[in-house]
Amino acid sequence: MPEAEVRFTFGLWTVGNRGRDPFGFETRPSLDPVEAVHKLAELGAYGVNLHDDDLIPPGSTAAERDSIVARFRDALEQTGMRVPMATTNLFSHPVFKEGAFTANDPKVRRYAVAKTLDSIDLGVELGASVYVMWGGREGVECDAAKDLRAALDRYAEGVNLCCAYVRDQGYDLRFALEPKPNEPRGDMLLPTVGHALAFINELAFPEMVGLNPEFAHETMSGLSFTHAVAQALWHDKLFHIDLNSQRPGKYDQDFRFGSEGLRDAFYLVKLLEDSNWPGMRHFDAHAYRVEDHEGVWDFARGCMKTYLILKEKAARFHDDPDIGEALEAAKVSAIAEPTSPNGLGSEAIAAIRYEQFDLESLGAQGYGHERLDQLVNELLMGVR
Ligand code: GLT
Ligand code: MN
Ligand code: MN
Repeated sequence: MPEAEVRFTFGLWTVGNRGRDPFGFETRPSLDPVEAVHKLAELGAYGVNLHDDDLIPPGSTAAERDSIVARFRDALEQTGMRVPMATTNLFSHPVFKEGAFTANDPKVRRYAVAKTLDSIDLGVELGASVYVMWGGREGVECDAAKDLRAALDRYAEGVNLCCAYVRDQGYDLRFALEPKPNEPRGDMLLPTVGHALAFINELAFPEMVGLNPEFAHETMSGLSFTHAVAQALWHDKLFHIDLNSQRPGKYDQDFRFGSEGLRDAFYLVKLLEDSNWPGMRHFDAHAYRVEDHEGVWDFARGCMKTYLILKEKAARFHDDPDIGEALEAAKVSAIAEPTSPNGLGSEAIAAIRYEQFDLESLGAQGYGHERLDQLVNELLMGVR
């Protein structure tokens, strides 16, 4: 049973994933969201997150919506489960095939905004305080068909409209943009954490918008997820996180956390724990297509267990005397020392220029990374 202080969440669409892929049909029957809530509570999760359509089938009447929500809320109350994050499905319906907030057709864009506002109401009704925006269809294959700079104007406008609505309603809700380089579009807008961070600065309410980086998506770009998360933290923009795993150079795998890139997963957990990041540890992953329902719960248990084991490893990292010695040899703590102890003034800058540097000895020093790296591997392999 996971420790109470680590708050694990799963999307309804993750444990509810039916194993469909571009080449094959569903391999698992659909999962009732109420059953997902009960089962995840039993496994020790803190909550579930959802798209509007995960809970309320598109085309439901207002009365149907209300009764579905009431039944779902009962399950939350019975189990003590929360809904910390909500999001909108702006990618499945054919209306969004050319984009949602960045579709060329203004009517489609306005429908995307209207659907998002309804979904924001639902999320807030269920207690969500973070709203994820993954622009699944915001992109293009035929570059001739999209004015990319105008598309970014429209993207910002869509986010601004949602922020303005949340302010008008007085909701306590922040937005988290989720970057992805490609899939399902040939190329997608806001492809990486860096692009999204820069985009936020151009918005009308930048303080309301942060990031929901995903392990698989940054890895698809060949970038280090841990570095991306560290920079999001540095900007105070890590509003949410999508944990899963991914091999570089492949389709968006969304595998069980830690199933690939275990060492990268370790450095990520260490970063989140060392920084005391207060957010939810959310899994945006799904079971292998070969699994049945039982395998889905093995998958969910595995995500949480791996996180907790890596958290424990991060604590051992700090306690291990050999690692401590190696960190000292690598001068790890010296990075906290300012380069210019006397600030940015002209005297401080002059002092740097007149300092004597013994290049011979500075260039000759070793940093012991081979030893340190091996020690971390030994820690992860369970021999220390
Ligand atoms: C979809 C996508 C994920 C996003 C979800 C939020 S939905 O499964 O692959 O990366 O986080 O819209
Ligand atoms: Mn995701
Ligand atoms: Mn993904």
